[in-house]
Amino acid sequence: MSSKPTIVPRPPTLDECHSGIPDNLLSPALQVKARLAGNQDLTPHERKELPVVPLGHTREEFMRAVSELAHILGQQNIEINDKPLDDGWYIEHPNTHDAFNLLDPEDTVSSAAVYPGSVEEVQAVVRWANKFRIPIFPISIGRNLGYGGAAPRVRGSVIVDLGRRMNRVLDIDPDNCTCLVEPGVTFYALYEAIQKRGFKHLWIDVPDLGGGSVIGNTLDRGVGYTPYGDHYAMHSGMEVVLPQGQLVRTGMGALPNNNTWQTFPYGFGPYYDGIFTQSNFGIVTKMGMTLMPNPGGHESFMYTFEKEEDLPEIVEIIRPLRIGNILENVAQLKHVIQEVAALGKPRSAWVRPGESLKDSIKRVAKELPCGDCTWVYYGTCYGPPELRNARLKLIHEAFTKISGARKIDHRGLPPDHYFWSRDRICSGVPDIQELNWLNWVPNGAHVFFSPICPIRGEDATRLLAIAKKWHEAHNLDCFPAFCVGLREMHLIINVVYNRGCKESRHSAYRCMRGMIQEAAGYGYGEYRTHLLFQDQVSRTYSWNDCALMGLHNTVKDCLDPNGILAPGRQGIWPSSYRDNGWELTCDDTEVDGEENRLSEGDAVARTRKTVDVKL
Ligand code: EUG
Repeated sequence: MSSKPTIVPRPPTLDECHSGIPDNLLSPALQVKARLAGNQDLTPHERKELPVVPLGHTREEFMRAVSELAHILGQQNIEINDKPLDDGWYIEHPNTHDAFNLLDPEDTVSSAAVYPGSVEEVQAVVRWANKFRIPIFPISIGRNLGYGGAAPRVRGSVIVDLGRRMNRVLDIDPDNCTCLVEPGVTFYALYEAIQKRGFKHLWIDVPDLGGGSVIGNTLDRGVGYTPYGDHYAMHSGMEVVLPQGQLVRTGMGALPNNNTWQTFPYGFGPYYDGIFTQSNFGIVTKMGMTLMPNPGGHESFMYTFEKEEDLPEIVEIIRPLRIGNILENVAQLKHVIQEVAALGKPRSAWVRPGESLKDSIKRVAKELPCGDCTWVYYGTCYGPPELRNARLKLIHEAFTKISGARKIDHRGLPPDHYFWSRDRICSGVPDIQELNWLNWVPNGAHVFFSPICPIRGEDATRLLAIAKKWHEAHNLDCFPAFCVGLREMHLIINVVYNRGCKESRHSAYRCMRGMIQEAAGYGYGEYRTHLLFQDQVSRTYSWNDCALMGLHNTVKDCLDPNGILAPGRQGIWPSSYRDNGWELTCDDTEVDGEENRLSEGDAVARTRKTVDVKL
């Protein structure tokens, strides 16, 4: 792999492409792209027998069905997936497969992508899928890398890429602080639209990276870092195409001539919005989102804590402060290894021969602004100085009770320090810097382990111990960050692996299986997971003889009797696939030292499923 700086073509900007990078982030994006390219030696994957068609169809039948759809949408709005699979990178990401594949990229590969340009065309695609019994897999942007990206769960599904032609910001209401968006609106794009219209008093809430779809992230129940960080909680109103083609609006949207769709989320009668999140029950084509008024100032802060064993004490101090809203945002408590990884250089640049990772991190951190420590807390206070100073004082008193705790004076931090990236994100300004730590390994890819945990010292310690144990067993470095919600924490562990190396991919895969299963035994469940672990995670939510899964199945069969919409997504299978060998569960894997029973061959057999299925 070259150590020279790599020259890379510039990615598209937002003016050129709905999923492009905003102008002001072009320069950092180019740096990130060049760094990733310099740390990569993969070539596009060779392929044969294309396109891969969904099970139960011949290639001829499939192509006939596709030409019928081309008639409706226009030939230019259908793309057959018959070229080499190119993983691209964050901004120029594929809509053909999982760019961060854990198995073989051909396992969760599409047959084609279609680009509807209107709600009517989405309805037409759904009716077409029902007519031919072809599985479709809708994406908004498909940039939830680490959770499966744009990949369909069933091989040969047709990707319905909503973002390419349905990407308008339909409304921004500066008085009520709300907006209405289509699936292709990214956090980058929404931020730019608000700036362009001069609404300086409106903030949006952004995740760590801003390239995702506002709708897509909210439907996956993603999290951001201002006080409006719970995206689902902050949305108001959806428009949904159901699996048989009917069009509904939820909440006040059902009332013709209403003027409160984005200000009162519930409307009248049963409240359905939740069933269109993390599901395969409908295609959301519009969504309302509330926006935060600029609080009149903000100040981010950074505390460090010396010892790994400080964790329970830190967490016990955080709980009342967070519930009492003294800590106002979803802050992150990160392990110091991330201060080093955030510098964007590979592990090999830091770890000396014969030195343990722990010692290397200690040596490197000593020279960084954080100093020799184990935990770093990044938070933000909001409001004009007289409001936020009162909170900052209470926080300081509480954190410095821990021996060895230090507040880092951010005024002295260089402009490229990670602190300023967090400061932007925590004040609603989207960024791209978080991608840097993909370079920890060559051909860096990542998958998230994302369990929910009480804000309690004992639980934090136990859950972290489980994660560390599985990382050690599979020879992976552990990157933990606790994202503290109001009454729980999302422990987010970024499992970074070399996607060009089969052993590395399998280590990450088995580590995930093990963590999910062991954590579930102690009552910790994931809030979200990668496509390949959705069967396993959904089965850990098994109370009362899997009653919840039973309800999902009932709803699925009722709304989607032909089983065309994203089969298998979130562990929910249509009746024609259910218990028919498609599920990828923990039975396939090693748990607690048991023989590992998942060979690559087995996993491939399940995702590629060659036995006949009646559809
Ligand atoms: C992160 C946070 C998440 C998630 C994936 C990644 C970022 C960590 C809070 O949820 O699901 C740095």
